[in-house]
Amino acid sequence: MADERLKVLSQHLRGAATQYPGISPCDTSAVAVAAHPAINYTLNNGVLTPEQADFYEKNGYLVIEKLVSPEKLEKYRECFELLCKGEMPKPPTLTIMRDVAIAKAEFVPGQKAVTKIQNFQDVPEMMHYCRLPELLKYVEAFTGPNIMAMHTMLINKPPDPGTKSSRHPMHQDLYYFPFRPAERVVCSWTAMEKVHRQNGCLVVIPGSHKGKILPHGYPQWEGGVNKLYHGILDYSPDKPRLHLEMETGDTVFFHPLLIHGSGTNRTTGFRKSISCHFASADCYYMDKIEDVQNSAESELEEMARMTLKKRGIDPPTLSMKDIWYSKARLVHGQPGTMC
Ligand SMILES: O=C(O)CCC(=O)C(=O)O
Repeated sequence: MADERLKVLSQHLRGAATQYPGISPCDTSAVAVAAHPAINYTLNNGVLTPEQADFYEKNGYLVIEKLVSPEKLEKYRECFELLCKGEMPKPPTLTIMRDVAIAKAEFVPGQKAVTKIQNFQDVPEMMHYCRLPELLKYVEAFTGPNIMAMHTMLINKPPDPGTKSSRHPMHQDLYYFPFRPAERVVCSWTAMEKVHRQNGCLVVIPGSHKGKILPHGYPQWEGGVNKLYHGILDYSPDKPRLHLEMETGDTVFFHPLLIHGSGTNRTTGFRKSISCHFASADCYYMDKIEDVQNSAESELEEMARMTLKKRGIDPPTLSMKDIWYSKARLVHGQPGTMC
């Protein structure tokens, strides 16, 4: 069973109004994850064509064109704007992140300084994205049928104020995650408008998903770095990189070890995308994270502690597992070890 402390903490982190009907914490000892004799990055369940599966196995990402309709993306955009303007109730679990260089200069409340909203698991209008059948159909090729939404974001890369702070340094998402196996975790990232080099599209290093977690930290950028934008230390820009230019609704699925980031937004408009990290409900939380993840844990802990303090709660300890357990939501299939 999930221990009592974890359940209580999780309830605090989740907030009062956040339980979904029919989804309750379940027995964490019940399901074991099958060991993978050889690493297979995709599941042979008939979703991907052999060419798509081969491409992902080799490169660690896969783009599916026009997967999400512009009408649905428009609804997420409207919801994002209402949240930014404070015209929609903001659940206590939602985090609004602001650009380090623009935040102080913004006088009018709105989206101008907002780089992203994180953890929208308690905003049903946005969680709609994580439950889209057309999206989950592909997610299932990586996670299997029992699917948890682990981490949700709407990224709003603002026009760069001249500091290059709109860049996102090259990193690996697994650095932040205390659950495994990595092969049963996948990110979906959907372009909410045309993304190209000028507005700071995603940049990936094909094949880098076959590596391990590399040491991360804040890059020494003159114009400042946004909160939690850790990058790979000693990153060598000589590695062959690929700019993923995409049309509205195009969606890239990528492995959590894939090295990726995004460039400066040199346009006058915002570059929006919506994304979710999914994991199999049959993944497991690690008892101990890898040493290389310690810097992520301390910063995530600090942020979660601040959220809890606002609610008058001061837990003696808070681990990566506590934090991620509280954010996880089942979006398809049966509950498993992750609930
Ligand atoms: O959308 C972007 O600019 C990059 C987002 C990203 O890589 C992340 O948040 O981990």
